[in-house]
Amino acid sequence: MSEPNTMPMIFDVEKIREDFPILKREVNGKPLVYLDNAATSQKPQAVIDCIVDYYSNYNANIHRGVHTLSQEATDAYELARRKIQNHFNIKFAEEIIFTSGTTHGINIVSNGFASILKAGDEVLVSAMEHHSNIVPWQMLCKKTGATLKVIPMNEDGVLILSEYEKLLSTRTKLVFVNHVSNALGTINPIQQIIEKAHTAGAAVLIDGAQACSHIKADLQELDADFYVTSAHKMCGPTGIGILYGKKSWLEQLPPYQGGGEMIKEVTFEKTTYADLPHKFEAGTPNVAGGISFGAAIDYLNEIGFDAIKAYEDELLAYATEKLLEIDGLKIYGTAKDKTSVISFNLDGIHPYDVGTIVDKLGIAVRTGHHCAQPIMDFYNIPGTVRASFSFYNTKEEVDRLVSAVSKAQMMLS
Ligand code: C6P
Repeated sequence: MSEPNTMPMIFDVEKIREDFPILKREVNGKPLVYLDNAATSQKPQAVIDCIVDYYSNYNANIHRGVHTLSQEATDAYELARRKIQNHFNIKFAEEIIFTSGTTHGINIVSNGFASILKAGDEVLVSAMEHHSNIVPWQMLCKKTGATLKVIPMNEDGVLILSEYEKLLSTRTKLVFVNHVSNALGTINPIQQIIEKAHTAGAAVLIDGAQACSHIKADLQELDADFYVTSAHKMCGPTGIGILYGKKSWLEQLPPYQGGGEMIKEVTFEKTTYADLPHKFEAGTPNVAGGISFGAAIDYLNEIGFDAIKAYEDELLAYATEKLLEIDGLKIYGTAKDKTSVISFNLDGIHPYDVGTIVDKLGIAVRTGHHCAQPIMDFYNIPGTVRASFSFYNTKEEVDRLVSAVSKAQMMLS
């Protein structure tokens, strides 16, 4: 779907908030302020209705039955795949593998590379990855004897590209980097990272879990070999996501799981595998999840990613300025290019304590290491308080956060 670009955008956040039933609820007697969008986004009524409609009217297993319900469900599921194809500008629909989420997608690729990598090969990971984009590769290195090397970052939470270039060599077989850091909000220069990796002959996997709700990635333009993401970060349901892989790679990698639907023919002597994407989609999939992922993509595109980014940038600037007015508050992740995520700590106060007090005031933030322990080690801190904003948040909610954090500071000092 194309972005509206001729008229100035009127971003009616109050109207948008009406689409999200959960935003009407109270927590601890206070109106909910939901600022944990990086963990999972809230769901608009259109997505909730889509799930209810599927289970109420055409629930069936897909790709299997000739009966009407099965055909309706199959058509809706495959239509969702095409919506995802259009959204990410993917060349072939069969390059989209439905997964249970980002973690699953990364594991399909890391498992597949076990038959490709060998001792002496190197793989590069960035210093600001989520554990999902570290642990599967460590497991792969253990299996194959390949070496994992780390692309360092600076104090602002920005990758040091000159160091990245030094790490690249003919031994480098794979590079995996997130599009956006979940703990810092840094938007990584993935186009440059991909180009440099390709020049060295390495393939690249981009973890798009944190980017997908803020940025519309054009996968043909980026030329990534693999791109993974989760629907639940972009207003869709949990338990569904995609692995995009270039056809040439997906044809080369072995299947991840064996079972129904991923075969052409089975005998006790031998099995031949189905064509893409089914080779990687064993078993009954999350049908409702896939279909409603499509509904979430429709919903976001109706608002428009340009409008979403512009509004969220404004919220980020406002929240950054207001939070920094609190004495002793330090923000981690100060890249120029970042999404609406603010990780911070109050001097001498544990993030968990701040999170607990602001929750009593109806505000949901995440505290801890955010499944990115190496980042916390880099800053020598146990964790942070993370406020992550979405397009349905408001400046009034930012004000409530700032006042709650100030209150927590008074109570805990
Ligand atoms: N980050 C957060 O609070 P799954 O759980 O498979 O949908 O996504 C894993 C994942 C992978 N990469 C990045 C960059 C992520 O942010 C996440 C999920 C959540 O930051 C939950 S830990």
